[in-house]
Amino acid sequence: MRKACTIALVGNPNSGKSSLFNSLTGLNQKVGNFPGVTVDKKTGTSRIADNLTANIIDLPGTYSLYPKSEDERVTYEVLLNRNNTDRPDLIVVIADASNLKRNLLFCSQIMDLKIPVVMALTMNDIARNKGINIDVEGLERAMGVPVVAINPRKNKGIAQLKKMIASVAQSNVQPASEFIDTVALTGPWITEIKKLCNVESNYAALHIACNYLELPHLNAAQRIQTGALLDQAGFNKARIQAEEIMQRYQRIGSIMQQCVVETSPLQRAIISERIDKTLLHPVWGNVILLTVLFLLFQSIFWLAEYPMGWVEQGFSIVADWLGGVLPNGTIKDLLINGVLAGISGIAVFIPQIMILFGFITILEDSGYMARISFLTDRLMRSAGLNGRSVMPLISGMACAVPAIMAARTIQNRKERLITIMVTPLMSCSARLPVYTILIGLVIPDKSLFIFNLRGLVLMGLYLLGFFMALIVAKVMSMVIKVKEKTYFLMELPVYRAPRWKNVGITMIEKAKVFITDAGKVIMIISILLWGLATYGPPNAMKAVETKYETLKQQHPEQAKELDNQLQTEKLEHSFAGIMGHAIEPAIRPLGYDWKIGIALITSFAAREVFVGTMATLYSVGSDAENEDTLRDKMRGATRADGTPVYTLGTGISLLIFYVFAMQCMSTLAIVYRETRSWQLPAIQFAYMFALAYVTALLSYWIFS
Ligand SMILES: Nc1nc2c(ncn2[C@@H]2O[C@H](COP(=O)(O)OP(=O)(O)OP(=O)(O)O)[C@@H](O)[C@H]2O)c(=O)[nH]1
Ligand SMILES: [Mg+2]
Repeated sequence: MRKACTIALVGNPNSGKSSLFNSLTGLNQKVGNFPGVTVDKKTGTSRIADNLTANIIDLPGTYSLYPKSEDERVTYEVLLNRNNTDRPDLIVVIADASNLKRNLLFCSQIMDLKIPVVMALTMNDIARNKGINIDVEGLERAMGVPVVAINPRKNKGIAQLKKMIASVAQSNVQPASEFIDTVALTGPWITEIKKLCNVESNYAALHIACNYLELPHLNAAQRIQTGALLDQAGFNKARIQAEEIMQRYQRIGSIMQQCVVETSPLQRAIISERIDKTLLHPVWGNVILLTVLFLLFQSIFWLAEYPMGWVEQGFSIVADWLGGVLPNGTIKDLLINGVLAGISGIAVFIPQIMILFGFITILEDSGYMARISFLTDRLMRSAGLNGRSVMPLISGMACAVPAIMAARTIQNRKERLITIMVTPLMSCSARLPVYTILIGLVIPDKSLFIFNLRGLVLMGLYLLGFFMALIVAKVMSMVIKVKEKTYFLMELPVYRAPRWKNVGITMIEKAKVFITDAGKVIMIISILLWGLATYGPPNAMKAVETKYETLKQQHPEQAKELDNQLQTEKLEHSFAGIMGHAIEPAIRPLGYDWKIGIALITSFAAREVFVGTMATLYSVGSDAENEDTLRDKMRGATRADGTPVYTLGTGISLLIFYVFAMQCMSTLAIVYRETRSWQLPAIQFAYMFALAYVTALLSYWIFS
């Protein structure tokens, strides 16, 4: 065997594949306590033995080798498409010991593909608590493949597993015999398909018989001949698949009898069920759910308050220091008012983003996220979705891109498309900075009973996005006519203590991604914007300067004030000012001025740019020694007639606009990739923009 081989990790959802992948590769692939965390394949390398390095592929979980959803199809492709670049030389089947019977079904299907297999038993601790004792050696003999008990969560048994993998890889042994007799199941014609399509096993040939029209590695001749052979044999796909599963379960049943002893479960095993009695209670369950969400939003304000202050102070110290050491001139202006202003405007929000992601990770890791799906299934159903849509919607609070990919686990195509279409209405972390700064400007810092009013408004915005998602979904489900039966099936995982290290890593990782991704865009846009806001058509700029020079000569006592006015007027006549004024007629009805107009344009690509833009615009427009924070500057902003820009009406109208508008290139790109259609992202962009405009208009009327 080659020195570098490819090893695929496969198994039922939530069985610990990604945890094992992380143990083997040292990477940080996302792990969570609900089925369907991994929806795409991910590769890493691992040193299995001194002379063996392997490419490890983590795959989405599947219940059986007959795929029902997009994520299962990814795994099916890797295992059955001969031309797939990731086709494994060896498969590690991860089997959940606490659900052995169902896990063995999938394992037995994999064995029959005639690729070398090692079986890794996870969740042995949970099985023991449930009173399940497994005779590992007996299981190994009965199944005819090597079996190793591991705990990837605690990094136990990994060395032994590696040893086993190395020995199987070196000897390249395949499972000794077929788990069920495929020829007896189908008839001798299956061997002809095997030869015709050049696959290793009769069982792979059966999969070709079932899916020959879709499998991309077959050529036209192979397809036609396969079709002819199947016609001749009178092949009935549904009957043979049912028969296959039955035969497998029959043999698995007797293996279970030989190798598994069930005693009475320990007290601990029933804990999950007890907790669920309360958490899934029709009344209390929902009360608790609302409380959890409520605490989340309050804590985003409470907990982040001090760290946000530190970040603000840190940046103002840096700006002061730079202001002192740099010589006056264009470079200094660019650095302080362009780059630094843009970056500090956004860096302030890192504590809030970290808290949000920390919370979501705890929900996922503990197993509560799956309960949220269960609790909201009825609500989802009334909107034409199903419980499975909740996971994408809730992950949408972090970021719509992975959330839209998570919709792959939804089997029903119509429900999946609608989920994709409405997920960006959920308020993502990029909106958080915009919300926070505007709420800080127009909502008073008061308490309502014991609750922070700003926290309540923030929660209101998130709820607004969520309910609008449901309404839009309902409308779409009435428009799109597809008759396909839908049901909600989801295994509820056992509760687990969140791994705090995982929570910490996720928070730091997300902060890093936020700084680098948003930072890059904001840096470029800030520099560009600084240029556009500093320079303008030479004649116009010159005219402004001459005007103020004469004014200053006439009224020398008002020099300082005139200087400020000069800055403002220059900004208005700059290129950025011209752009802002150009779109002003369209946005004036919403209560926005031209500076907000510029921010709307720049934040089209990514919402968080709004804050950076504001920071740059208000820095350029003021004199350089001004040390106020962005919020103070915005609070002091006035219109031509002297009234403040950020009134309640304007603030609310802007907030609502940001709740609904689709201002994210990455989301549009991922929708295109997931649906392979340009129309859908276009429709999505249009309907969200229309919604944003109309609702912002209405709220401006109402609140001013
Ligand atoms: N108690 C216990 N928990 C485990 C064990 N292995 C993994 N876990 C936990 O099981 C949960 C699921 O782990 P993942 O690695 O995300 O599972 P997966 O198979 O990749 O799941 P999908 O990607 O959804 O198919 C996580 O909460 C892990 O911490 C184990 O041996 N014992
Ligand atoms: Mg996974």
